Amino acid sequence: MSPQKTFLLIIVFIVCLITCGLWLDCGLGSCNSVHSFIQATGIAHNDVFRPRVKPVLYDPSVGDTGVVCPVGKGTGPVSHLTDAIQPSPPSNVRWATVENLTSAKYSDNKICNAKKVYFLHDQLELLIQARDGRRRLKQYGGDYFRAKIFTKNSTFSASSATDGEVIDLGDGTYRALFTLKWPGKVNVKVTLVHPSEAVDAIRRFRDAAPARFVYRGKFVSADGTHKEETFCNIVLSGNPPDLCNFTDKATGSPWFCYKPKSPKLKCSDWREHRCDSGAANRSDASLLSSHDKLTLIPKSDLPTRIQVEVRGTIRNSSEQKSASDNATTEVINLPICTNGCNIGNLLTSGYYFRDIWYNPSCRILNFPLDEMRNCVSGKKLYFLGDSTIRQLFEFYLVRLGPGLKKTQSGPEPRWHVGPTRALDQVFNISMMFRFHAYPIGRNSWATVKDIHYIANEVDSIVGDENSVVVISLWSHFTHEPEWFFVQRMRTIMAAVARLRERSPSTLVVFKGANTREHNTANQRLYNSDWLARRMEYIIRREIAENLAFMDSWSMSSAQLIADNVHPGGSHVKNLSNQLLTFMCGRPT
Ligand SMILES: *[C@@H]1O[C@H](CO)[C@@H](O)[C@H](O)[C@H]1NC(C)=O
Ligand SMILES: *[C@@H]1O[C@H](CO)[C@@H](O)[C@H](O)[C@H]1NC(C)=O
Ligand SMILES: *[C@@H]1O[C@H](CO)[C@@H](O)[C@H](O)[C@H]1NC(C)=O
Ligand SMILES: *[C@@H]1O[C@H](CO)[C@@H](O)[C@H](O)[C@H]1NC(C)=O
Ligand SMILES: *[C@@H]1O[C@H](CO)[C@@H](O)[C@H](O)[C@H]1NC(C)=O
Ligand SMILES: *[C@@H]1O[C@H](CO)[C@@H](O)[C@H](O)[C@H]1NC(C)=O
Ligand SMILES: *[C@@H]1O[C@H](CO)[C@@H](O)[C@H](O)[C@H]1NC(C)=O
Ligand SMILES: CC(=O)N[C@H]1CO[C@H](CO)[C@@H](O)[C@@H]1O
Repeated sequence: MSPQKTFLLIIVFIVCLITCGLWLDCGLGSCNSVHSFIQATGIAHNDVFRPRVKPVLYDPSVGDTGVVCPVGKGTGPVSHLTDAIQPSPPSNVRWATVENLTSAKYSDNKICNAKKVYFLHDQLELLIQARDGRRRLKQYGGDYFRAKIFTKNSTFSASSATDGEVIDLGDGTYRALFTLKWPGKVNVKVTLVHPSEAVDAIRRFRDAAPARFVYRGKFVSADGTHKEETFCNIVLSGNPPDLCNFTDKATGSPWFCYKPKSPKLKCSDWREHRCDSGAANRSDASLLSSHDKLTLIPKSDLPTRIQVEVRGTIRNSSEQKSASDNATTEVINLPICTNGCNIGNLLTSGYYFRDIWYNPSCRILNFPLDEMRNCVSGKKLYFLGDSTIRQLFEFYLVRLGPGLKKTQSGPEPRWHVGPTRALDQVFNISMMFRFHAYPIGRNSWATVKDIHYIANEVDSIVGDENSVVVISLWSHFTHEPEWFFVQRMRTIMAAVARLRERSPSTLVVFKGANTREHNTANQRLYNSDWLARRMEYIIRREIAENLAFMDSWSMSSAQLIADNVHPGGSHVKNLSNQLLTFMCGRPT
């Protein structure tokens, strides 16, 4: 292992220690309603439950926090799809001071269907009341809340996000639904990702100009004596003679650069691409008022701590159910995840249980190293997209190394744009990673001839039962107009349809977006989870029904470690198990 890698590992370890420590502190402090705890025994987690689709009724009740639960408001759980098209927040919300912003500190939450004891597979209904910095009730919706349930102590952890998204009731109240999936003391955590005023600012900012980020193109004459940099983007002001039109012939994906001023340089001398986030910052400053900037506050958790007791035994479905076991409902064996049965738009969220991710609609198998190697042996894997899918590619390089070697084709690709290939001659494994083409939002130069659109790359794959194409793209599109991402997704889906027509046995797997850190105001503005969730919505809407899908969004939302654009912990390992289950879906 290189010194850099060792150093990185140590950093990751320290960050993990810090975040795990924080969680123990924040998660298991004093609680509002701790019922006596009944030890659940005999957990044999071979099975997962079936997703519930029935609508939920409200119990009318008023709790100690003063949150009033609505009666009969809303219907069943809302999936990512329907939630994402809700109209809130109201446009041009008028507010005066920071005290008008929704405050995590003063917002309340309470359980609406309060019971002494819950049983496995019961639904927990949470009501969130948004309040501002002076404890006043918010009168309008649009806040972006996320919520999860979890159990964590020194020997055990489990966690799950809401079933669907937190539902905006439009009047400053929000509803979150959870299916209880494991017995024990279950805690609730609600996070204010953005106050509605920030969502409004982010949305206006996104729509203010179609090309808000700054990209640069480098032109170099054939003999290397002339060089010039110009600006590039999906649209540029100016007329064709002043522009180089690099719109992709095959996909129609727009891309333009200003023509170099030097008469010695032609459009065809375009050699390198990079983004210039510093310049983007300066040019964008004018689009966002200092008033708007006040909204870009960090994600923060509501202080209210809720804990419920859940009874039941997670049983192996093959065991006989005893009469006293009514608490355990519908524990069934799910079919193994195959191409098509793991589509993301489910009403019940998956969950982590002892670090293993369970999908609610199908069974994911575990692949120890030998099984992993057997599974990918003889296969050709194409990882296409952004760094969140490169994470999986790199996971295999480490896990299957040193037999699986990176092969150098030409100069070392800059900062992992690819194409990066890896080959294992003994086990006959071939893998490659390639970035998704423009926009590429990194500040280092990348070689233009190495940058291929995913649709074109997919069109170049012959395909057979040994070919696997894994695609994920979203994070470099959050600061672009939505039409641009929709168009990109459609060109990819069309290429995937052509591939599956010429080779029905080729496996194509999509991975969705994931939550990320919001460390800086820039990240909140350009790469916010609210924007990423819009990308997720488009992905789920555009991918064909019968494609395999890996639900990174629910996985990262459920995780008990800090949000990260490259999720830590067991995220990637469990993605790998999903991919390998699609590839080699037989019990091990
Ligand atoms: C669950 O049932 C299956 C099939 O009968 C059996 O192979 C497995 O060992 C059982 N698992 C546990 C933990 O009891
Ligand atoms: C904003 O706060 C000010 C001062 O506290 C208050 O007068 C005003 O009504 C608030 N506006 C809204 C929309 O809540
Ligand atoms: C941790 O939680 C699990 C599940 O709720 C429980 O079985 C176990 O006894 C707990 N351990 C400790 C040390 O509290
Ligand atoms: C750029 O080229 C594409 C096709 O290559 C064409 O459809 C489009 O109209 C051109 N745009 C401009 C502004 O010249
Ligand atoms: C963007 O601008 C802010 C201040 O407006 C500054 O703090 C930040 O460092 C800038 N970021 C970049 C990448 O230049
Ligand atoms: C189990 O459920 C059945 C039918 O729902 C009910 O008749 C029976 O009383 C329940 N048994 C226990 C022990 O709760
Ligand atoms: C390697 O795997 C490919 C399928 O991906 C197969 O066509 C080829 O024959 C295999 N080569 C060897 C040496 O087994
Ligand atoms: C299903 C499965 O194998 N999940 C894996 C998730 O990641 C953890 C490691 O953190 C593994 O232990 C699990 O096996």
